[in-house]
Amino acid sequence: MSLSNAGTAASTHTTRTLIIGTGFSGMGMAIQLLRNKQPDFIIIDKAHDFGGTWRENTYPGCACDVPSHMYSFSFEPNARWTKLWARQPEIFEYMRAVAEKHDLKSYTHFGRTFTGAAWDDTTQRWTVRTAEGVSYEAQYLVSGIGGLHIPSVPRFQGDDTFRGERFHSAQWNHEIDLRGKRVAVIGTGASAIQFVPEIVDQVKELHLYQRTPAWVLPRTNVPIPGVAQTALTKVPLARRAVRNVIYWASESLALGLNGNSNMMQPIERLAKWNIDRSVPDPELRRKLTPDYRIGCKRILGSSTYYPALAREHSEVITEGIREFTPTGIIANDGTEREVDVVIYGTGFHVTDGFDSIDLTGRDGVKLKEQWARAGMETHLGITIAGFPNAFFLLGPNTALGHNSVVFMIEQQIGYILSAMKLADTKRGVIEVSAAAQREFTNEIQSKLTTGVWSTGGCTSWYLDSQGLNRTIWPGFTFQYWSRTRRVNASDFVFESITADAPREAALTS
Ligand code: N01
Repeated sequence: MSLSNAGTAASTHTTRTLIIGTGFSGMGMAIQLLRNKQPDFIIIDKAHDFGGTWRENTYPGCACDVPSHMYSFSFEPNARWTKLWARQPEIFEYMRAVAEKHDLKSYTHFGRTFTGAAWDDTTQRWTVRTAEGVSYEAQYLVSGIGGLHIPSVPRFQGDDTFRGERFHSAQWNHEIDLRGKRVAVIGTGASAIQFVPEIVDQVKELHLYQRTPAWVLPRTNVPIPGVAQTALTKVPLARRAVRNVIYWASESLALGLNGNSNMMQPIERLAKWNIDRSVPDPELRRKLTPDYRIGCKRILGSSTYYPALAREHSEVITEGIREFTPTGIIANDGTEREVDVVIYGTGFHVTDGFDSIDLTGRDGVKLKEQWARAGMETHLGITIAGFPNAFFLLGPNTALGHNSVVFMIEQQIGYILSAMKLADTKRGVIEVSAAAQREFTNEIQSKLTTGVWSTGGCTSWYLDSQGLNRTIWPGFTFQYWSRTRRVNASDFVFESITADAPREAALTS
């Protein structure tokens, strides 16, 4: 069903598949539904354009840290990437162009903020609610929400008394002119290392509050010359070869991340060299050198980050933040620095990202409570026992530290389509069995114990409050491809579709 009317407050729409989000996940799902001749779907998104995280993050220097020929849909290749690691405006434009090509706008209700969904055992449908009062009834629910969309802004004593400007990197305030300002940056993750070199020339003083240094490999973002772009346009085989080279080069890193720590040593030496060559001051070099194994946190790439910190007007503060004052920040050693602007490069709510979503499955069970009790357990990161006909793109333990998540999303979409087909064949509601979910969780958690994320001597946002890694897929992505190529019917229970049927009816394996 193609719907261009997003409805008015208090109206209800009915559809076969309701997709949440218009990032790579939601868009990819929608396009594949169209290709599989299942146009009865609606996408909802809180914003008014496509792009997900690539629409939201507009900070200076925002770019993909996976080469763009790999960080894009395999079925929508772009021979015209102008840089190896494209910047945000180019990725955003790519996504908008793909959406337009497939006329996704006709299927999308913008300005609809997902607040929760509940499974109704009687109607065997999901009821989806939005903040705007519009609701949806759907046979299938597909979450394309992603893991990095709720900015994490840590609270510090006195921060609300600060009279200057404060904003998070994912909510960059472009109204504020940083020229000549004293700027504090909190955090040294993937976002900060991209925007710090961009702003350093503008600001009067840069105070970088670092809790843990990151490992940063040298990286020069080479432009792809027009002639090469034309060649890639004319020779699709060459384009595929480029993608394959990037894929396999990235995959080789998984060997080291998953336990072969000897393999990480040369990479660590390269990152160390990146510091040494850019930072003459030994004290600053010491501050910037991590004491954990590379790969334990996300490996970053920049040849401009360290030189930015070595500048006269830059300072790296490692004492931690004690409190804010109306005019600045006091570090734990008592030193007060007056600043005009504070920028939080402090990341996102990841393992607690679902806490704000009210998802209710069978028998009124809330996902948040189920996960608080048993941990973020899923099957393949895609399905959850007790939540029939619901699918999660980039769910727990399917993010990567070494390759493109768009690859993972595409495998998940194929799997979801097969699962829907299987449910249709059986004329049933599909739900992963608790046993299959347990087995998968045990396997994943056991593999993760030998990975560098657990053994490398750091803490990271990959870990939940119990210290368990609920974020990363441990292994090669082709192993995930192999696991998701087919849907194993014995992993699921099927309930016959009978209007108003009690849920006990006809449970089959
Ligand atoms: O966030 P982060 P990010 N006091 O969580 C520090 C993706 N991404 O926005 O390490 C002081 O990595 C925290 O310190 P510590 C990518 O997946 C992709 O930079 O916890 N400091 C850390 O230094 C990435 O991994 C691209 O000790 C505090 C920083 O804030 C993810 O987004 C580009 C603090 C947060 O780093 C997140 O990256 C950009 C506190 N209370 C981002 N709390 C691509 O190119 C946190 N910190 C695809």
